[in-house]
This record gives sequence, structure tokens and C-alpha cells, in this order.
Amino acid sequence: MAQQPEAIIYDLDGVITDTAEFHFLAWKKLADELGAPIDRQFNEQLKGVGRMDSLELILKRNPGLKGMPQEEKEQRAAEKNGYYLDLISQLTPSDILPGIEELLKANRASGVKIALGSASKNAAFVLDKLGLTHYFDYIVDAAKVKNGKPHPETFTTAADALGVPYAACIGIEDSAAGVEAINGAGMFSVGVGPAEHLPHADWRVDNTEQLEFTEILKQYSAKGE
Ligand code: B16
Ligand code: MG
Repeated sequence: MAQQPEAIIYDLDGVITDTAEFHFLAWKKLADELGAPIDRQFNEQLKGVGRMDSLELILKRNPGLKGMPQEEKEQRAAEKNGYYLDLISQLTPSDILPGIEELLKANRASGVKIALGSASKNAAFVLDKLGLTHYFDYIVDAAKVKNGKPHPETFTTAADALGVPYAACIGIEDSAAGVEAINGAGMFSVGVGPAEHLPHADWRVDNTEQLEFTEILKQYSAKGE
């Protein structure tokens, strides 16, 4: 691992903004309709996981729903997305999580490249609503990623597009699946959230306010020593 990183790849939901909460509310509404209610603890498994894979996880634990035809699955996933889009239509820059814009500013000023590595097909729209698009050198298009998180493809796609080696990248994530994806790519993983959800992060903070640029660089180089 080099002394200085060349790129930082940010997760969106749960790191830049709390749309993780809106995803939960939208899935909860759909799961209630299906007669298969979910709680916050189960929701941890859905964080960072793509739309269809999330639906599969909900269906899988309910024997009566296992045989749902593909066409209905697609309708249900679209329905959930409709609920989600309703919830995020009101997003504004005030919904940026604490400390994140300062972090992006410091990141930009340092010359270290910036990418977005989100599993969300709505990522570009959300970033736009938050007024943050101009900070990013590259935004991964989730629709083109064949293997979602925990597979490393989301993160390796960003590094390849930026032309930087994986070992020179830092990934920031709030989900266990996302941390696994970063580690699998051979990158330095920064976890945001409770230790019990993110035991495998190379470095972990409790909340986004603690994501300080120089401290992230320090932790990255400490791992390379
Ligand atoms: P969409 P991230 C992920 O975003 C969410 O954490 C996850 O809950 C969601 O199912 C997934 O995006 C797909 O989102 O339905 O908008 O395409 O955390 O990778 O930024
Ligand atoms: Mg996330």
C-alpha cells in the first residue's frame, strides 16, 4: 500500500446522505403489503445490496413467497422504487450528512480523485438533489455493474475508470456488504457505523462527523507501514 492514496470511492446511502432510512421505509411498506414484515435488524442485510437482490432476500425468508414469478418480482421491485422516489423527491443540500461536504472539499483540494461507488440506480439523481455532483470525477453506473456488493466490482469499476491501482484506493461504506466489497478489491476500507455491523473495516468511525480527511490519510498510510 502506498503512502498516499490516489482516489477515494464513496458509498452514497448511509455515507453521503441518509437515504438508507428511505430505502428501509420503502421496503417496509412493500414487505407489509406482501404480508412479510421486516424490522431494522433484518434491514442491515439489505444495506448496500441492489434492488432485485434485496427483494430476493425478503422473499427467501417467507416460504409462501418463494415461488413468485419473475414478472411479479419486477413489478414489486418497481413498486418499491416508486415509494422510494416519493420519499427522496424532497431531498435538498440540507440532507447531506454532517461533515461530508467539508470532507469532499478537503479531498478535492488535495488532488486525490473522487468517485461514487453506490449500488443505487438513483445515485446520480440523489447526488444532483444534494448539489454535490461537481465534486465527483466519476460516478459508477449501478445498472452496468454485473455483480453487486459484496462483490468488489462496484469499487474496481471506479478505480479502473479513474486509472488508479486498487491498493491506492480508499473506500468509505456504511454497510457490511460494502466493506466486504472494498476489502475484496484490495482497497483500504473505512466503515461508518457500529462495530457490531462492521467488524471487518480496516478503520471504523461511529458517524460521518468523524470522517476527517487528514485522519483518513493517516490511517491509510499506517496500514501500509
Ligand atoms: P436503488 P449504496 C444501495 O445504495 C442501498 O444501500 C440499498 O439499500 C439499495 O437497495 C441499493 O442501493 C439499490 O438502490 O433501488 O435506488 O437502485 O449504499 O450502495 O449507496
Ligand atoms: Mg450504503
